[in-house]
Amino acid sequence: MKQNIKPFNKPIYITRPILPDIKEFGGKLKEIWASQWLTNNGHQHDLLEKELASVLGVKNISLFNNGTIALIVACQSLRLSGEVITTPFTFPATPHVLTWNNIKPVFCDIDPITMNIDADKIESMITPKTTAILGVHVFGIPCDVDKIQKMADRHGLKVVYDAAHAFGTEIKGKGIGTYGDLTMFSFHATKLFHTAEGGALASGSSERKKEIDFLKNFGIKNEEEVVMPGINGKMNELQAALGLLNLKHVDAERAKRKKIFKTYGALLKNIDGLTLPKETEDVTNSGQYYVIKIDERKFGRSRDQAHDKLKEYNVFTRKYFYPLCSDYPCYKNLVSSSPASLPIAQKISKETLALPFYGALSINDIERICNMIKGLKK
Ligand code: T4K
Repeated sequence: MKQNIKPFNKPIYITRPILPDIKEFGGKLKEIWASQWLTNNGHQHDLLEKELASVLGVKNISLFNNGTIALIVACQSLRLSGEVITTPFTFPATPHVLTWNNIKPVFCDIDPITMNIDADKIESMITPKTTAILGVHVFGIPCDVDKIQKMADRHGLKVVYDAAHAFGTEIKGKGIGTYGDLTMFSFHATKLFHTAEGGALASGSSERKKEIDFLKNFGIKNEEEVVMPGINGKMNELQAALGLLNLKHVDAERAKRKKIFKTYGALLKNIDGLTLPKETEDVTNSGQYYVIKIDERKFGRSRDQAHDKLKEYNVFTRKYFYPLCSDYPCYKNLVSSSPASLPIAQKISKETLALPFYGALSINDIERICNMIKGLKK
């Protein structure tokens, strides 16, 4: 089989953005040009904010220019300080927003199945300096939200979620943005729903939203009052217009990804050494990533070898999330970064591989990718 594998003649990436018809976008641009209103709570922004609150099933949402600034503002709004317990198995933005707020990230090991912060290991890491838990719904899989909330309540801690991968994730039909004190979404171009760059904060309280809206606009309340030290986190009208049009395509894109998910599952099942993502009854999948785990001892090739080999076939998989954040030079000297205290995260970060996963891939493309993977097995 190995000899017959032909590389793709164009690069296959892990994702490609959905895009509206360019003429439709042109129509939106004409509206924006006519209004001469380009940012600062424009019409498109307000429309998108309303639509997203309903799509995500959250009470309040504030739009941002990207998810990272949204998370920085979340920390400001909740007055987080001291130490915040988080996961090392995430994108750099998660611990960096803590550092940008002068907060020490405390890395907690992860659950081997969900790959999210292990709720059973958080409590022993709480110190008098701890002010919050920052969970990440990695690859759109929910953290153990109930356990985390109970523990936070017991210790008087805030709970913030990074739901960058979890647009549309629901637990028993309840939007993921309804858990914790604040939830951040990313609308970066690599996300299923995107505004090129963009993000949001969801909150349960309208008072909190009011403050967040000040914080993302320099703290300006009106022409003569600046009520807090804010930042510029505003989403502009072009981003919002793109978002409004993209929203119409989200369901169709998710349906295509569901089919791809099933095809990968059928073609890669029962291969010794591969662990595939599973869907559970209670959780609606965000459709953001398709991440497999490769056990080198059983598969005969390491994750890194698979990644490099697939590149030769023009398939550009990603090692999300390697290296662990706790191994970055800026964090590796923290006590909580010691590899010995993060055994599961250390192991998993060397095993995960994000495969191409977007609606424009044909079933034939997926079959070819699966044959390439099967051909790697020793
Ligand atoms: N928290 C978590 C857990 C996150 O994953 C992220 C972002 C954040 C926070 C921060 O949210 P934002 O501030 O970004 O809103 C990408 C994204 O840039 C990043 O947003 C995302 N997570 C992360 C998981 O993925 P890279 O460095 O892997 O992206 P890049 O440029 O290599 O893109 C991946 C593939 O996507 C490319 O090989 C091709 C395709 N692509 C990419 C872009 C930008 C396109 O087809 N078109 C495009 O425009 O970080």
